[in-house]
Amino acid sequence: MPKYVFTYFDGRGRGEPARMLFAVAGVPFEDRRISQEEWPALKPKTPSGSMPLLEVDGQTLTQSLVIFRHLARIFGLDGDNLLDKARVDEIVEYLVEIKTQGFKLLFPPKEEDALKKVKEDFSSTFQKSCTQIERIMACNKATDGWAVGKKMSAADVMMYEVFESSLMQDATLLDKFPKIKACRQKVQTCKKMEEYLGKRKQTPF
Ligand SMILES: N[C@@H](CCC(=O)N[C@@H](CS)C(=O)NCC(=O)O)C(=O)O
Repeated sequence: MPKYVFTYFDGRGRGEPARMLFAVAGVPFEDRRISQEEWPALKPKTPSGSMPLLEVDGQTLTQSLVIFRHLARIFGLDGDNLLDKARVDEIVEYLVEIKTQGFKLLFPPKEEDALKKVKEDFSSTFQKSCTQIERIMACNKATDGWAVGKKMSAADVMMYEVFESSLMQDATLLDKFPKIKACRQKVQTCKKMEEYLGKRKQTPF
């Protein structure tokens, strides 16, 4: 088995979806967490000057979504056929739209109007993307409640992760989106995920 080293800040952020893929695939990896103090010295030594980074047998990959998709392919969590692979990508795209807006809320602007706009943008993207995901899931037949196909895929893992921070603020946020909610529940109660969530280091974001 290749040696995987995953490097990111000591938080969930752009790194957590990849960590979760390792967890549900049951594949060991070195979870290298870099403190804010350590980062300035490491930054110039990295290919992109940013994290996350994935080293596979000494080769380094950058870009969180590239790493996520690469791992999904290696672990067979990227969909069972070409159409399902596209559908996994499709759901992940909608989820990433929400995650991207969510980042802006983590480091909110101080100015009142700018803050109001960031909150409105998050809320409208959240409503729109969740509605689209619900409709897409309703069209995807025979999925047993998974986002795509009849088993867990990277789309389900991203579905779980993307909403974690928002649900910590408001646990009712997904009440209008029953398919997303049920899918997240399936992910959460899968044995490997349960184990991972039980022992995972708690961080604010
Ligand atoms: N598009 C890149 C963005 C990477 C990125 O902005 N990473 C942030 C952490 S979430 C970072 O490394 N910030 C520290 C820095 O840029 O010095 C990705 O998705 O991996």
